[in-house]
Amino acid sequence: PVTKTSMPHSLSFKPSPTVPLAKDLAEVYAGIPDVEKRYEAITTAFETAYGGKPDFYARAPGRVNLIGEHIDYEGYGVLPMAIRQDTVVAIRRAPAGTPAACKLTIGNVEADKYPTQEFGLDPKQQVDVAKHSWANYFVSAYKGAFELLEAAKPDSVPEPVGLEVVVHGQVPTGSGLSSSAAIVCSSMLAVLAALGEDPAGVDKAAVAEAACKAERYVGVTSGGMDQAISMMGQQGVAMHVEFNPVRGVCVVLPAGATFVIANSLAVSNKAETAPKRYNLRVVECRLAAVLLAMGLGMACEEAIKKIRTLRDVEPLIEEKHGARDGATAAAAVAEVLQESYTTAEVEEALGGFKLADLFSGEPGSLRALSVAEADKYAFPLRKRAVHVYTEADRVLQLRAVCEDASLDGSTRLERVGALMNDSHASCADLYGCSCAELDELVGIARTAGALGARLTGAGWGGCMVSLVKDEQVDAFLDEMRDKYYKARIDSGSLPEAELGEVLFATKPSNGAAFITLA
Ligand code: NG1
Ligand code: MG
Repeated sequence: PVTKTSMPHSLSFKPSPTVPLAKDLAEVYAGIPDVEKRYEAITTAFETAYGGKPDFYARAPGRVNLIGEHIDYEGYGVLPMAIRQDTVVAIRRAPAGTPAACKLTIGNVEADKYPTQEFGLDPKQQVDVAKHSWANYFVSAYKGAFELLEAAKPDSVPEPVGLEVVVHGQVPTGSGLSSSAAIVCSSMLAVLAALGEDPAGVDKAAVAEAACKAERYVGVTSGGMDQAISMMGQQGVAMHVEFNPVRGVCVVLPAGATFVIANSLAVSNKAETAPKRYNLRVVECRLAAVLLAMGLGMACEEAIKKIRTLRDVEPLIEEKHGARDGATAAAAVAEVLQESYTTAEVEEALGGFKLADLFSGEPGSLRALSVAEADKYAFPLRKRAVHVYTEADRVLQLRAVCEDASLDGSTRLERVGALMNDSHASCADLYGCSCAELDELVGIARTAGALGARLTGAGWGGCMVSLVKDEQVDAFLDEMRDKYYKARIDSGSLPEAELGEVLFATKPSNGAAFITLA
């Protein structure tokens, strides 16, 4: 077992490759109270709905990203950790010959908030993005499970079968803690087991890749961080997650301080407002990458064909400037890209090539473009690219600080805090993904003694993560409560009993697992 204190700071290591199959809830949920009761409640809800017990349970957690925001889809590594809050999916194959055998029935323990939905069995069915429903995430995972099996063993893909499902989620939605990855990963594991896959042999990284692709069916052209950490997270350690192919190295966090999560209570709903925000950023990075490559000497046609991400431009940066670190890349950007571009200006720079053609076949991006066009929006490509390159560097720096045995404890903590602060500034000023509430929260956290504080996840609302010395955590929580939440409690917008769900200290927790109850 991995404990924070027994680990020297120079050590990083890889997580095990397969999803653990836990018979004992305590193995997965070390130290978390009332887990048995929760699984009993899920089982009771299942029996009430379907008249029998589930065949399998799968669980996958949310995550908090410590550093590396909006760079996973540009191919750069990030540094998240899994949190204790998770989603559990209980599943069984519907009894043969019953009407349930011809459909997917997706229920939820919180049935009044998340009503039961039914879907057909076709693994190729479309997810109805226009009709946003909580159960769309299950359908995405269902499709993704078949895609994974088709790729892994094209000759023996199982026939679709009717499935009966009950979901229970604890990760707050729209908060940047990745409730979406928690439900997609747990659903995909549950479906794989129900289709006959041996849980003990399921490869974590393969599920993480498939879940990342699958989640795009709900309309967000996201990177792979959330699914990767939800699958591969490990108790006691954060993880440096890298992509293409997805892989992770566990990173021991500095001793003596704790990460505190605080929800701004501004809801960040990416699936519904994605075109204006998230998908638009993905589009902007692609445009910045293509124009930068051209500015560094690549022919237009070649750049359009070959350059997908800012990372793809690195070799050209190195060729011209002799290095490819964040500062060098940022300088190259400043030299080549103008501050912002209208659609017409980008198309002119691309020699008349139409943006709609550049993104044809990518519905999420096309919607983002049409919103930009309607708003007469100018793409601020220089800022976006500088954020990505410098943020990618901060991830490597934070990992290096954690692993540098020559640093004393308090220097290490100060450096981690400073990197988090720089990341927030870059997200707010260059990437435009903060909001007034998050900026206020970050300001309060710093006055309350945080070593560092930043938005986490996609932004535009949702949560902040701050690093606080262990001995100051209680006082810090009190001050956050007084300065941010008290007014909301007094006005009735935040029920006092829910304070613990929006403001809490957190430790790195385990990633996804199959659970077999005793
Ligand atoms: P959240 O905050 O969980 O919605 C999103 C993306 C990540 C990453 C971050 C920003 C999804 C599923 N996840 O996370 O891949 O790009 O934003 O760093 O959209
Ligand atoms: Mg999400």
